[in-house]
Amino acid sequence: MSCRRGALIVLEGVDRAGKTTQCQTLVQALQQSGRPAEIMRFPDRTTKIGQLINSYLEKKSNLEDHTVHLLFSANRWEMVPLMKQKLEQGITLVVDRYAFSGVAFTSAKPGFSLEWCMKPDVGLPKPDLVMFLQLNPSMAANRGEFGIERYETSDFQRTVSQRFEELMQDSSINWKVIDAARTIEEVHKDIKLLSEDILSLAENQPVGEL
Ligand code: T5A
Ligand code: NA
Repeated sequence: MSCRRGALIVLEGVDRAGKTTQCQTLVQALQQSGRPAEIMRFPDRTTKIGQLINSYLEKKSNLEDHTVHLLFSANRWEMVPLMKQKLEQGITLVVDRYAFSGVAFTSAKPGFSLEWCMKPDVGLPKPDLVMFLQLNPSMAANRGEFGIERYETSDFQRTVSQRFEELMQDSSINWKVIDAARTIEEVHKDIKLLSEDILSLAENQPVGEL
């Protein structure tokens, strides 16, 4: 077994930017080139906490706004032992949304500061690379109507975009902005190159903390 750790790679972006599509394509590409890689997604709706979140997102239940923010964060924390174990085993994790979604979505609600929203995630494993899939609202609209889940309105999504822009000012995070308005293949090519570059850098340094 290799003693080189895997990389922690996160994909973020507005709704319908293609995060899930690109996470799956990237994992396949890495595996095909002989690098162990697995997908992870947040929220992970399969755990007990994830089921509370799922019911909230599907509007089957209501939760107080601070409470649901802390549940989203707890849903990441509960996966940390597994994440660390996989990274140490040399498995690269390709993560569909992470703490940045958590902060961008809650801070888009009235009365929530970025600062407060970031606190529960302090200490989580720090991604080696965060790729932000950028797509303007009219392009996103071409990819189908909004669904019925909570947060799926264009006004709310516009505020979420602004919050992501603010988060991308943080130079302690390795942000890369990807133009997601191109074909799936074109977007994938960029994501694959950036990911391959980070693999060898990551294996020579310990996993950081948010
Ligand atoms: N949330 C999440 C919080 O409030 N706090 C948190 O801490 C976290 C982690 C769940 C919700 O929870 C919120 C954010 C969300 O509101 P989710 O389950 O990840 O989030 O959301 P989904 O609805 O599954 O995903 P998205 O709507 O964001 O879509 P994706 O993953 O960005 O896009 P994808 O890949 O599913 O593609 C969408 C469509 O576009 C097509 C695809 O085929 C698909 O039909 N497409 C393209 N079409 C043309 N050109 C391309 N390049 C395309 N790429 C994809
Ligand atoms: Na998705």
